Amino acid sequence: MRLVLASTNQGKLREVRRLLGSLGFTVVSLAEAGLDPRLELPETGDSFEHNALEKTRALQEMLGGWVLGDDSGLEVDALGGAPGVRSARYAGVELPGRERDLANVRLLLRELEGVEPERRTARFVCVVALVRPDGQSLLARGTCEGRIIEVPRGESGFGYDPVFLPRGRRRTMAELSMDEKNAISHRGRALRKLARRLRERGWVVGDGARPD
Ligand code: ITT
Repeated sequence: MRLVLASTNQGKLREVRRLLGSLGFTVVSLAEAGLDPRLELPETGDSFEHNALEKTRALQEMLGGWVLGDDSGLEVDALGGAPGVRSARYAGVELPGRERDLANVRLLLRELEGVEPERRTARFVCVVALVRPDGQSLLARGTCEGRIIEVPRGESGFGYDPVFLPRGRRRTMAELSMDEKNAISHRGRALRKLARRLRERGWVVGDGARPD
């Protein structure tokens, strides 16, 4: 089944491709679908569910077919759940990419200065939305618990991965391989849940799909 991914984030694209590739889906980027890879999709809500569905539906209405989107972020307990749905634009840098990620991590570490290790608990949250050709949709949420360390470590992944230590692990999310990250991450969990729901509802038969 061919799915267009409603995302401008190359890190997400790589992970979703690997995760869904092994489940029999072909994931197509915005550029491969003939669109500007920096296309601004609407995200106006204050919940991951609202935003995931909003951006995915907006693209599906433009393109038709099957579209998948992901709204995700980091909730830090000592900051009352911030940056939350504002994780991408936390430091105010507009364009996606490494510069934005570095600015966000810098601001997060500044906000947590002086907060002792046991109070630096946090979780990644991911809500994936799937909209099919007739407009029906499915959502699934995944989370990954951990804490924020003081000095970034690791080069893989994206976003806040270098400062996120998953619970019970010694390596940060950015020190894990993509497969190791996908096995425990919020995005991996959400996508595996979505795939289960798809099969339960009979939206996917074998490696193909039927619309009802
Ligand atoms: P799209 O909306 O185009 O998909 P985006 O990066 O703006 O791209 P979001 O609005 O969902 O996506 O914001 C997610 C942000 O949360 C992302 O930019 C990271 O800062 C952070 N984040 C989400 N998942 C993450 C992960 O697996 N590792 C590290 N940081 C993550």
